[in-house]
Amino acid sequence: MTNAPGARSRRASVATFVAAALVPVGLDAGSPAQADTGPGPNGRIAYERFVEHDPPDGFPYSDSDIFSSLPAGTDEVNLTNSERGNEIDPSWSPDGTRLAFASNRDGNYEIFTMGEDGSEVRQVTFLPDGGQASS
Ligand SMILES: [Ca+2]
Repeated sequence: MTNAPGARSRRASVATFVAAALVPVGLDAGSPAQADTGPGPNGRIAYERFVEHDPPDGFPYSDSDIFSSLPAGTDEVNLTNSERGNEIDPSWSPDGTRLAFASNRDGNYEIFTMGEDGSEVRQVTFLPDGGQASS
């Protein structure tokens, strides 16, 4: 990682751009979502919700994952299915092929993108622990 002048402001600019895309729209009454976005061009909505985990060798806990489903709530798919990390605030790309979301899977919240099926996860921001997106 570079410490060149402007690197932090470029990261902040990317985070600001992606964060602006994370504003949820179109809350659907009756949806299983706690917060959702969509439907995107692919006709699916995306949302976060808590998932209960009860590992056989540990204590039960819950965290949030990103799901997608048809607008009626059918055909639900857990796109992130990550343990010990919250995935929140999904937002479709304009062409509906990718989702941006925030996750603290590595300790602090960062911005990620993934394919509409949860594949090809890419980390967009790399903030220091406790870092802020604003300058
Ligand atoms: Ca999770």
